[in-house]
Amino acid sequence: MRCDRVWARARLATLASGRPGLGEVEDGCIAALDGRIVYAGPAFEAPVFEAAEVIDCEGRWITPGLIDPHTHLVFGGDRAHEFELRLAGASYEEIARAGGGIVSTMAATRAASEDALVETALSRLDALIAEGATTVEVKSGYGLSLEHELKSLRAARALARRRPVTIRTTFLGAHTLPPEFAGDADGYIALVCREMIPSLAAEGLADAVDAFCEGIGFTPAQTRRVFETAKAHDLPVKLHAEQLSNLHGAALAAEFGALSADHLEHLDEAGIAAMARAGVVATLLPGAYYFVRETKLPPIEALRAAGVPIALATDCNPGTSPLTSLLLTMNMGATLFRLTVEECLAGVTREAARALGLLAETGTLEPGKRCDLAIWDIERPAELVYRMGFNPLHARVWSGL
Ligand code: DI6
Ligand code: FE
Repeated sequence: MRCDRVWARARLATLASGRPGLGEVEDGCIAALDGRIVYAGPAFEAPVFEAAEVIDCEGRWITPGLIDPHTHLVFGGDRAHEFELRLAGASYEEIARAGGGIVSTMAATRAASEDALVETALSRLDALIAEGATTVEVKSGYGLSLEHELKSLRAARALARRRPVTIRTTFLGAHTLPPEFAGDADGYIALVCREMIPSLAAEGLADAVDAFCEGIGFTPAQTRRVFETAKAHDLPVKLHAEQLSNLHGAALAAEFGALSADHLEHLDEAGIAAMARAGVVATLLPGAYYFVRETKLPPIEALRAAGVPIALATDCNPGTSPLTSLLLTMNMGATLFRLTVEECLAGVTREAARALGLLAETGTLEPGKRCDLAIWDIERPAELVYRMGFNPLHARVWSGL
């Protein structure tokens, strides 16, 4: 078999669907041609390779490249001072009233040039890449005007030209109400639907559309308008749902065939059933749960029982999850949410790919997929979930290189 590169003498966690556990292969190898996997499996079953390069992995573990399916990586400024105020006892509302909170990030994002947004996002992206990430979703949502939402999405697209990584962009214009629309959320949603979505769709700037359906965000009726407009432009949808209260956003997302519903601490049985029927992925965000010191757990056992696929993401954002580590996200998924090692690893690979509509492209080690690999200096896969603040990445491969 002709190929460009072979990774030999490796232990594989293929995560292939339909295989038990992690799809482990003790003595395995992977071959790539033109950036695609052409073989991944046991060495003894492998064809004879005619390879330009053979890499001896010396028994290291290879997993699919990690995938972060929910981030707000592009934003201006930071909120470290607000964190200090909160430590000193100030509430989120007090900080917001004093001009802080999400609106302060909006102001800093509007003030930043596209280049400046790219540079600050790159520092966060590099942290994810350093731990083996090969695909990262990036949302807008801190511009909150036509000009600044388009600028944020262009900055997100630019990241893929600056680093060897796949970037999926999501338009989150319906994140929060900008001050100029105070008291007129319907007016702002009309702007989102009549101007923002058509403009970004025309420029091909977004791969999906998201909204924050919440008491402090937008109502289900407003979210529905955003989803209808997205559908009219052939854009898949996803939703920040049931984070702080239960507005039945997950069921609404399911009605629109959403890729995922995210957060879900307050999700109920009807929402779970709707997600299961529609094949909506539950993207859980343990970093946000941890950082805001939430105590209500997402209904993990019921999600499992219903067969809803579970993905994990950093939710990297300056307000509620300043987290740029998928390894720590997995550890939090296990310690805080009681997910198994297998669920955590699947959550940042196969199920994360599913949550982005990319399962045919990446997320498992299977022939035909893009050759996105993370090669680890570990003795067993559980180490990736178990250790904290430790990065055993040996090498990362994106698109075969
Ligand atoms: N959910 C959240 O918790 C954040 N956004 C969202 O959709 C808050 C983001 C921020 O405070 O900057
Ligand atoms: Fe989020």
